[in-house]
Amino acid sequence: MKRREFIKNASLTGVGLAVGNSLVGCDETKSKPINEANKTVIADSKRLPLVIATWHVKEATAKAMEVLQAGGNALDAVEQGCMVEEANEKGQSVGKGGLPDRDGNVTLDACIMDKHGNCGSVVYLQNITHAVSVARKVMEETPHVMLAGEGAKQFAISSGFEPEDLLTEASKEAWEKWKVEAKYKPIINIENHDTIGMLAIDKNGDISGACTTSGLAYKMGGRVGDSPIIGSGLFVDNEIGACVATGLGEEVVKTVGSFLVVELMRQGKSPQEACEEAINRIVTKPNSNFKDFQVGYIAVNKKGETGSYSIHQWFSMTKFQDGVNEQIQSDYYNKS
Ligand code: SD4
Repeated sequence: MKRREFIKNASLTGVGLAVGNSLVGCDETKSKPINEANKTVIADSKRLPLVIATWHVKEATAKAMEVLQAGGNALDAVEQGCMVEEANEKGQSVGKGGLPDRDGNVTLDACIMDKHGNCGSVVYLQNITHAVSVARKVMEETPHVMLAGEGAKQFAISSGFEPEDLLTEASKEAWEKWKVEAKYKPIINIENHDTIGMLAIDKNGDISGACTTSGLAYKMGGRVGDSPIIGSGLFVDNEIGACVATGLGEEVVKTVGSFLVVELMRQGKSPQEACEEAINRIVTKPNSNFKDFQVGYIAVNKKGETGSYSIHQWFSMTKFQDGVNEQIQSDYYNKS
């Protein structure tokens, strides 16, 4: 059943009525954005479309821009942009060729969110390269937001995705080397991630986002990170802006990072200020061991302004705007 049909049916059975009643009962002024200016100022349409992504992924942003220039919407752009990295076997943090968990299984997390606030996600998905596309199907073709594990895989196969072995020779070799010492704690390589989070604004000024990853290398079996968790790894509010995260997912989840960034923008902060504040929330926690891990955020607001910030050096954002596809080094917190 299509999502729209499900909602229609739900309202006939009374679910919609309950939602309607609760809306009637609420104080309308309280649900308005604190800073109305942020809501109403739209990006200079001459500078649209715009794409940003985590890390150095120019081929992915180029693909997304191609979709946007051809008149595609932001949702198509972020999906197709992310698919480039998923198919890239050299990228060992995403899709095919992703590094496995400690038992040798490649498990993928991904999500996607559109201009209406609809979202879909898959967690612990195995044997399907294009996790972001499965997430989109969850959003568009099921009444759910999130599917996990075997259920997600069966849904993907029944939707026409071909199952395949995602563990490449290179990733298998790296895993076998890791097994020699098999350190319990996954080591975060703070300089060379390629988990991809992407945000786009199309010619109409509408925003969408997506995120896809194989998660931490050599994680425990069953581990799920921030990337498929709406509000943590990704959040889009088409009236305000969007944010996507990368790095140690556990720390992002604990602060609901991407939702936090969007809410800070709603209160009037620029994307840069909002990313900095969200990183501050992590590093200023009592007993934070932030020296041992990386987190990075990128964000865009409705005006088309962008920002990025991380805990440590070497996080970067790829940005494609005004015909320029460039890698921009992020400012960072830990300068000691
Ligand atoms: C996770 N946030 O699974 C992901 C990993 C990541 O670049 O972003 N790596 O925790």
